[in-house]
Amino acid sequence: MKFFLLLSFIGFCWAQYDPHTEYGRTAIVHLFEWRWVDIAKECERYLAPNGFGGVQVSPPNENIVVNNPFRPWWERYQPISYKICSRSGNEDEFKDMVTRCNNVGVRIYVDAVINHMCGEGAEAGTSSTCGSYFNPKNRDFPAVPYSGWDFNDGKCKSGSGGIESYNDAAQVRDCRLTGLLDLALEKDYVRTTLANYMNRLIDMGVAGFRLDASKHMWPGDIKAVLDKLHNLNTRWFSQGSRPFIYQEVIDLGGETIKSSEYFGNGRVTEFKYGAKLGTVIRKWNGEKMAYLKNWGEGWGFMPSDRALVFVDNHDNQRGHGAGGSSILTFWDARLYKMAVGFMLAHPYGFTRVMSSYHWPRYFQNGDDINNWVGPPNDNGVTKEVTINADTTCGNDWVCEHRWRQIRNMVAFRNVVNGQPFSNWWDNGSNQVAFGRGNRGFIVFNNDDWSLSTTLQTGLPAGTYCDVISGDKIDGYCTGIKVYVSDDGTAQFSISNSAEDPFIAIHAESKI
Ligand code: AAO
Repeated sequence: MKFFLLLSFIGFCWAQYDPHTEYGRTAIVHLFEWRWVDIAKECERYLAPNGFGGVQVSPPNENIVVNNPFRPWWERYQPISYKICSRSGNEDEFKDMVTRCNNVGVRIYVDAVINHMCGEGAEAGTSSTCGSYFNPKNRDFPAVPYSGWDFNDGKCKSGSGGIESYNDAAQVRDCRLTGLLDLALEKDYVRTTLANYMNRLIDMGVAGFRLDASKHMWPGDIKAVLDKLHNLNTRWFSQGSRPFIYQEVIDLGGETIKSSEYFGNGRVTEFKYGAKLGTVIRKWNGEKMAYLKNWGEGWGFMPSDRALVFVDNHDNQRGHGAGGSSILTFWDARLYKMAVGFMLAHPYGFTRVMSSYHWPRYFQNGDDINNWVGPPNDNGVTKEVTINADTTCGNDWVCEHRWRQIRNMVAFRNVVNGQPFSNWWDNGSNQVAFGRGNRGFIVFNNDDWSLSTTLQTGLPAGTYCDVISGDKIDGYCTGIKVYVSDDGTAQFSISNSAEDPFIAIHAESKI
């Protein structure tokens, strides 16, 4: 029995489900479209000191350059080769980032686009981020190299060669996703080529991968690629560590392909999480926060130890992908902070925080016609992430991860790591509270009236600093103070018009 437990422990710690974050670091951040030089600095100056576990970076490989519309963010999801050469920087800059982030205990996870190459309709030429030649019509990508043999054209059974029905699993896997040339992952040459690319990154010190468009690859083909991957670099990781894997599969229910088909390969993105949480916090469809009492598997989500969760991602924050209009983003800052706060306080899943840039959002007939707009740039050259005196970001970078409420909830999650979900309370409506053992407690008021009540926090007696309204600095609290009595109870008052109608306290915010 003991031996078995030991084995399963090792199995977890070294396996593809483990993010390999430093001990006690429990959340990662997607620094969408950031340059490598800025990420390296951010690891050192902000992420490590604030307890962030890692960074999901945008695809680092060479991609097509799209000029119409001008340099959309989504051009990076159209690979041309596996040279490390993109708007975020070159290979030296990438390596320097990985080294510097790892040296301060912050991991790098690469967004790996391995399902496809560029769109079939693109013109042949050298309009690519490193100037490599390609000819989509002939399926010719000499910089890899790939040729006609390496694509699924023969295998796809739809009339158009594209995915026509999401209820035909073979089509979803073998046909083109929005025209993107579909790689034949059943071929050993393709599998080896992809694994070589990923192994170069692993050898540089990358800790794992987001596998883009995993729904569009057969689970067995993904496994064949993963089986070829190296163990992580022992300069930073223990011997035998397997790369962390999280697969992008959009499963909101109702389609033939299920998230569970991918559990054997690694974790899977739980898209129901953000869609449902947005609906609850917006109070749509009669939803209320009181219903969050059994949040997690109780809501029909995948097992917690397989889930990668997030409130919004780079697609659904701008109407791409799935989730719909309920998704909360920085554009709805007040509700968004509550949603991210709830996610980070709740034990379910492995959490990813989104960090975005502003774009000129403009709705026409319900669609944001500017949802293609790329990162802040000068003539296509991505702008630096500058830091303002108040620690927020300049140059149109939103940096949600630097918002006090979000940054402090990342710390909360670290402090309560491993503690059970406890002391749930609700008023039957949108006032709820819960704790994490004797390490942390959080209270929300999303009703249209004030909250004023005494609650069991589970915390030791003392004065605690609310990390939502302020910070504990040199033993002094700049925000609301909460007094926990000897019996663990405390009085909470939250106005429905508070700037942030929630309060969070934890073992390390005690003063
Ligand atoms: C661009 C252009 C295209 C052009 C193409 C080729 O926009 O017009 O044809 O180039 O030239 C991103 C952009 C794309 C862009 C692409 C390449 O989002 O617009 O195309 O780069 O530059 C599906 C996939 C999912 C994918 C998502 C966007 O399953 O994997 O579409 N996400 C990833 C990335 C994403 C990237 C790619 C993949 C491609 O995160 O950034 O695309 O590398 C249903 C399905 C989902 C499906 C959605 C959207 O969702 O379930 O699997 O996602 O449809 O097509 C309800 C349902 C829900 C349904 C939803 C939407 O909510 O419950 O299941 O409605 O219908």
